[in-house]
Amino acid sequence: MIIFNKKYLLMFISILTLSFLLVACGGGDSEEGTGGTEEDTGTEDTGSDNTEGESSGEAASGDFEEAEWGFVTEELDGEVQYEYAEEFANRISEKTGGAITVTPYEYGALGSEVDQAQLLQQGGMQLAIMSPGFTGGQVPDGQIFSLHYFFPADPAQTQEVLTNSEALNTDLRAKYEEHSITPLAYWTEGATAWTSNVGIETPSDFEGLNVRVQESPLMRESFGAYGATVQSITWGELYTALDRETVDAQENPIFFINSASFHEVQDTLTISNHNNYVAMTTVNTEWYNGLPDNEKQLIDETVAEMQDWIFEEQERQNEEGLEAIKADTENPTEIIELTEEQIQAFREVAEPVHEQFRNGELTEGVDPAIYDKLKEEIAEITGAE
Ligand code: 6CS
Repeated sequence: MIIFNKKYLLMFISILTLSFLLVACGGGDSEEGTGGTEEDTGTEDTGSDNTEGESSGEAASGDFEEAEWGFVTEELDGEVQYEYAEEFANRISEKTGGAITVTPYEYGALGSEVDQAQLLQQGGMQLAIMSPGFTGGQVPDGQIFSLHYFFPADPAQTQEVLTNSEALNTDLRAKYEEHSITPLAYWTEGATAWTSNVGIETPSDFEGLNVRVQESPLMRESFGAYGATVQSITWGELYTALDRETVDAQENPIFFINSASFHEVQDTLTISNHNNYVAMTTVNTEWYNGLPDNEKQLIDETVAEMQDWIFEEQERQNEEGLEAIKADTENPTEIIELTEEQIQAFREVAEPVHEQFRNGELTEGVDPAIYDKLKEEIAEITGAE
């Protein structure tokens, strides 16, 4: 059972009741999903091979059949993922003259992040924002986002890689599609920071700490390299786990540390620049492939337009989140910003993990070609050797 802090408990109960009603009406049938007319639930394959976003930038055209699409997120109303789903819903409604309604769902309404991923995979939900960490066991290559000091430290450069990378948008996408997940876009929710009670400044500060991670087996190795142990739990249990000290540390973008109040139960926050949190805009593959061309085009162009919008949204929320944490004098949090020298010490421990991951030494089924191509694409953007 998911345990929330008091702030979320009432909201959770009401959402839970509502969502079980909705899922009972629309979910559970892998062909039909939560909504949509017969015409747009995958019965009509137009033969269009529109899987690589060729349509972005062009206006969607044609009349739209009435339909309702469900869009589940891993966050609450007001947080970055939910704001994305709401903005996407507004744009779809506007472009289709109200014919297509997109219904966003908050985290918790439909279970844990892992449950939500399964719901999308089974066709019980048409769209989902997914953090790759929760399907790390199924799609080993998707764990690449958990490597420390692999992507550029600068969120803007990371967003550029995420938006334009062929390794991600073609090759990794194909790996997810084997599991009925089509990532239409990857984007960042901002730089990931560490929180703890010890004040993490050197790799050895992690020794003996139990760090909360998502389901990605690689996260064990990334933190294990510093001497930490890890525990996978859903974020809804994390506040209590930190408070009770069954978990000692965690990582998240700053806006989320603030909105989930993790700083209330942690003494320090380390700005480590070890990676940027990545989220994926995903659709159920069979549902998407069965859509008429104009609906696919509508989705593709809207997702493409959203890349800049969501970058600015996360930037605003992360800046405000940091200010809110600093201003929370009832729950003082020491902010530690690592120096270049301190970051170098972490890099020296983290970088050998990159090649071990690439060579399949840490987790089976990794395609080294994706790693190699992505590494080259990153170097082109950062100008590194
Ligand atoms: O830590 C987590 O698991 C959650 N963090 C964010 C920023 N979004 C959703 C995710 O489940």
